[in-house]
Amino acid sequence: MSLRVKVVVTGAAGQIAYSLIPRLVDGKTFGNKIVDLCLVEIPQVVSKLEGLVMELEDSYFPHMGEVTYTDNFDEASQDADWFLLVGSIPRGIVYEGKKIEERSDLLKINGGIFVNQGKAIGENGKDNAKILVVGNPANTNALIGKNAAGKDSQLWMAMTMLDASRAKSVISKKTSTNVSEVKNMIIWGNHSPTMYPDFENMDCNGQSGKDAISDMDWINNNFLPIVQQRGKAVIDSRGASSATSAAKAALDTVVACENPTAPGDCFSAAVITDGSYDLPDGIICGMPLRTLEDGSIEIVKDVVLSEFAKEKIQISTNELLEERAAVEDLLK
Ligand code: NAX
Repeated sequence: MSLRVKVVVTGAAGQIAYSLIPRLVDGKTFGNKIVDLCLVEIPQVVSKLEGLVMELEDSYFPHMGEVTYTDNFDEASQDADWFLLVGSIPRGIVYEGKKIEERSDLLKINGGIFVNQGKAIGENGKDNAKILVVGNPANTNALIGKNAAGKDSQLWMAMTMLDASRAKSVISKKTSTNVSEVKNMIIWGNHSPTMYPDFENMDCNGQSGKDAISDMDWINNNFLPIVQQRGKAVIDSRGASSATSAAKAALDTVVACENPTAPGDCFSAAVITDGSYDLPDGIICGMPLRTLEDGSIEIVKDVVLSEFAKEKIQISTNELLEERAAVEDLLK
């Protein structure tokens, strides 16, 4: 196994990245490996990364290798093992003279970014590179990137780990259980308010979700809306979107991919559909994943879905199909 790992992070001057980047080199996320970092920003902001690099150097990280920064993604992508694609254009900003308010505009602008980044990753990234898309709309951005990369040996994921962690937290409070006792939390569908956190298939302190929680009123009127709207609740309170929790979720996803999954557990990320669970083909959809001893990552195939779950998942996959239709020209 390689003792070095090269990690590319986009959006490196943003708020998620500020929490994320130091923890990539703290010796926990990648264990004993030396981590080479390549930080990427847009040209208007890239000079700010000099300060971040100074801080990293001043922080005493024995596992930190070479640290570089650039606004040239092609250059950054050379031989990289991991890509954490955090950078994207947020809703509400003025982009090329136009205020971006419509989701369809956001899809197209960010989609364009992911065509170029996807091509570069396909051409220059390692054949077994892993790509985690955090920048929203994460699932559709990942679809565009994967399509442009055109290399099936690379694993493209959109982040749903934050949604899973939020769901675990709500369940742990409800059941007065430590959060570590809530396992196998699957997020189905899109990283958006339509996502479905699968309480029925979770494991809560050794009990199945159905046994641990039978109060469907609470599920419908508390659990689902709290988890689905948590991002908005954080923005309403903080005046900025989730950052430290998003960074932790990205790190948790990396750790979940780099280490075998415990028996009976799974982790959540959105990957390309493969016909499992009758999900539509050709979308990046939240599903249960597991990492095997040999390091390969597979979709867990034996989850039983109730009619309630299937209905909820369909709402979210329909949304993903609509998003895909809106960026059809970027998928050619
Ligand atoms: P910030 O606006 O603080 O940072 C984003 C950074 O990306 C900016 O510095 C910007 O210059 C940079 N950027 C834009 N286009 C780029 C490009 N082409 N190449 C490199 N860098 C580029 O946002 P932050 O709070 O860090 O959030 C980043 C993204 O994560 C947003 O799209 C946000 O919506 C998304 N989120 C996704 C979550 C998830 O669970 N999947 C949860 C948290 C967060 O909402």
